[in-house]
Amino acid sequence: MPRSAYTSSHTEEVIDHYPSRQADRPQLLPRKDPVVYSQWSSAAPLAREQSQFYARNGYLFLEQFFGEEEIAAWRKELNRLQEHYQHVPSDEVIREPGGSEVRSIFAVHRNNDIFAQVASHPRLKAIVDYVLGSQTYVHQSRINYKPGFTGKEFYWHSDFETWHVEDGMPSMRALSCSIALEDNYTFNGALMVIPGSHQHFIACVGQTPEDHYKDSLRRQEYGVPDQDSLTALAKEHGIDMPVGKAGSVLLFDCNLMHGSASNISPYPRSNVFIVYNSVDNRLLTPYSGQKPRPEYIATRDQT
Ligand code: 6CS
Ligand code: FE
Repeated sequence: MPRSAYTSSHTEEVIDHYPSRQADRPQLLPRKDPVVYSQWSSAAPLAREQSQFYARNGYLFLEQFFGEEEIAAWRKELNRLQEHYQHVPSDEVIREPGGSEVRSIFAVHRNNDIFAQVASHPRLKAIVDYVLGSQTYVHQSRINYKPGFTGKEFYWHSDFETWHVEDGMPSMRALSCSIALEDNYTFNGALMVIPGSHQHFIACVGQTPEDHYKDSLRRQEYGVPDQDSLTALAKEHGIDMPVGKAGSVLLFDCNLMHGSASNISPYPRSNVFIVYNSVDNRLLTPYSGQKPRPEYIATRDQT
């Protein structure tokens, strides 16, 4: 019997297709949802090969998607925000584990005019809406900083695992866009992905602690996959590291296994990260049964 969650407004039963943090052993479950939700046609905003690459690998790297001028303006804003929040406390600002340097700033699509425009960029939105096959909205946005020498890692995870358990996202119908605002190299802590891993859901072990996000956004410890499952995925699919110049965009499926190492190079790395969800995949009550995370981490407001 699948465990069930209940919506907050009524007692209708909701089947949990991706139970996680419930059993005491990890499990590899097959994906039950499509990856590209639209039928490809010549009118699509992606070439047929790009669409097929995304469906097969769970990601797509778009080199030089944005021009140098716009990237320079966004980088300036990103640096301004980093300096501003260095000494100004804010709920939306996550600091490095064991330090006070700014690691992430959340909800920039709501709180910042420049990044609001980035999030609704027509060329980007057209691709997102095509992949998800519907209208979409921003589920989460953040700036991630990884300064030279001191920028810390993000351990392997599937975003969907967290969004499902902690935010109540029912299905795999969301994707992330990581827009590089600095050049990405193999040696400055760029993102690693396991291509094809989006077809497997790793059910993780461990109960979600109360207010987990207060720690997990600095260093995630629950909802992280076990080493045997990761080894099996990497053996089957390998590991890719898409890198390129500032202005490139990495699109990736919500269930793609990914992570990044710390940055001990002198070259900073920073990116704007925008997550879009289908309007047909709105958040329900978290499957953990716990209270939802704050609006600035997971949008519930439908406006
Ligand atoms: O909590 C989130 O929404 C995102 N952050 C982390 C560190 N892991 C899961 C997800 O990507
Ligand atoms: Fe992630």
